[in-house]
Amino acid sequence: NVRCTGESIEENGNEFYIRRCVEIARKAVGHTSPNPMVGCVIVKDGKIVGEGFHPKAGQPHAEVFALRDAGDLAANATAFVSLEPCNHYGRTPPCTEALIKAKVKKVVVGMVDPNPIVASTGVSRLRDAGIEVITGVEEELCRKLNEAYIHQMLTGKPFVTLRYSLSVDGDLSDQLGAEVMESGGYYSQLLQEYDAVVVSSFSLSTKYFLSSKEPGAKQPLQIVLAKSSGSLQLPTVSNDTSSRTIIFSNKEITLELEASQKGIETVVLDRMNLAAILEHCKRQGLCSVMLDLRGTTADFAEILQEGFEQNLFQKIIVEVLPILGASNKDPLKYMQQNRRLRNLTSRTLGESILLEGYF
Ligand code: AOF
Ligand code: ZN
Repeated sequence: NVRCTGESIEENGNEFYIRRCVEIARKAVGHTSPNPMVGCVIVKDGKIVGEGFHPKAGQPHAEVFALRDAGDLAANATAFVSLEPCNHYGRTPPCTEALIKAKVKKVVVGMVDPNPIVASTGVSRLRDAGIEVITGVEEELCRKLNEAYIHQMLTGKPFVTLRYSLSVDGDLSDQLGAEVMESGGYYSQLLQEYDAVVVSSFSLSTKYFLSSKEPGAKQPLQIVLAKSSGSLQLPTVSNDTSSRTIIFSNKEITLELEASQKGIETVVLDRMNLAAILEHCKRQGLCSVMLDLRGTTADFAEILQEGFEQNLFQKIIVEVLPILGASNKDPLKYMQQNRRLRNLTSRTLGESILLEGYF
């Protein structure tokens, strides 16, 4: 059980152990929603004597697993937790009581819990019990870990990321970079982080879903926008029930019957709009949504306008591809289409991204 690090907490620094909490919390990426990802380590004489993370909503919290792992060694030890220990009876009992009962001497907290039911009462309960508590260690890292959870807690709305790929000449592209789309790679991992992904046609994302055979794989809900029926080829639903799909369409296209025959849920809106899609996600308890501009991007035009006008996006992820001439757009319209560049490198300078590549 005892894993060696430095000689003492002072030597390693509180930050070291909170970073470890974040690292183990991420083992449950994609699985904890609507709960946050949380990691906990129990440290005695500089050594980690117990570790745990929250695996899934409904299951015990990180602190419970870490205390179990530490056993009797938890007495007089320091507990590090990436999120303030809860102090309420939810699906599970309060972690504050578990820490008090285990007789830990000190608790180091990455960030306080934005959940109004917790909101610093975890910290005060521990202090009232005579336990020393420090908060705000590696706070930025802890906040980034749960950016979607925090946003959802504070606003009651899903966290929305807008993602797209650009050619070097600045046009939207359907493509993903070779390394980005490697099986199980960056794009698969990105999909894993979101509760839902919005795309404009089928198979754009499903083929990148981590295979459900891979340990820890989770498929986001796939939301397909069907504004123009031409772009939509209904797939036969696989018997892999873990990849769910919903089609959002507007009144003009009638694919409901065909879709329902294939077992795909459809929602028909008077007018295609992002607010309605997000409301649907919210009602289903989905906390994070990625809008991926691939496929028939014209289908996204209104949604994008609405998203920007109403501030519905929280995050943007842009990939610049090593490709020149993805479109006919002026002033580069005479450029050879879809020309692949070599050795494209990028670096940031301040907040600008500088690209260099070769014909
Ligand atoms: C912790 N440690 O590992 C997590 C916490 O329904 P429950 O019992 O799972 O409670 C969910 C709430 O508990 C969640 O909204 C958040 O405020 C907190 N999550 N707290 O001490 C954990 N996952
Ligand atoms: Zn808890």
